[in-house]
Amino acid sequence: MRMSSGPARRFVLAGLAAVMATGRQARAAGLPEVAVTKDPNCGCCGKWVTHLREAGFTVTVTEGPVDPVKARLGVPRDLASCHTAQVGGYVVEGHVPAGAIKRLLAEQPKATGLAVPGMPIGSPGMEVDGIEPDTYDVVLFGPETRSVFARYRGAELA
Ligand SMILES: [Cu+2]
Repeated sequence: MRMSSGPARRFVLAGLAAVMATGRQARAAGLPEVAVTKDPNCGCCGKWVTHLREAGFTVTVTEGPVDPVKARLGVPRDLASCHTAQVGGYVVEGHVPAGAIKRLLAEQPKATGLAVPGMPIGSPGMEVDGIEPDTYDVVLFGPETRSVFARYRGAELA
């Protein structure tokens, strides 16, 4: 017991240091926090949160009904997906790749936010083993405007 406590403790401390370093990197990169609202039973939503964290974002998750949040934040019905997020004054609807969010934050276009309508197969959090990823648009939307911000195939730019 005594002999193993030393190395075990070092391992835990190394883990803590790694977590703290990751936090510092996220702040150094100037990434604002992402606030996600999702249904507690939504598995793909949780996988998308993991995708964002792996990309360096700090993410807070609120579990509850998503439709009132979409309505309040101005997500058009036909652009709706499963989860809804807010980051840096923008709305992010659905399985938007982290790279597109970073570009949004860097470019600061005049818009409500980004949406990936529906749930395309292969988008971050929607990977399905053995099924070819879809090609899909990341839509930049405002109250009266829409444009294709990026086109992806799976997790990669198409
Ligand atoms: Cu989903």
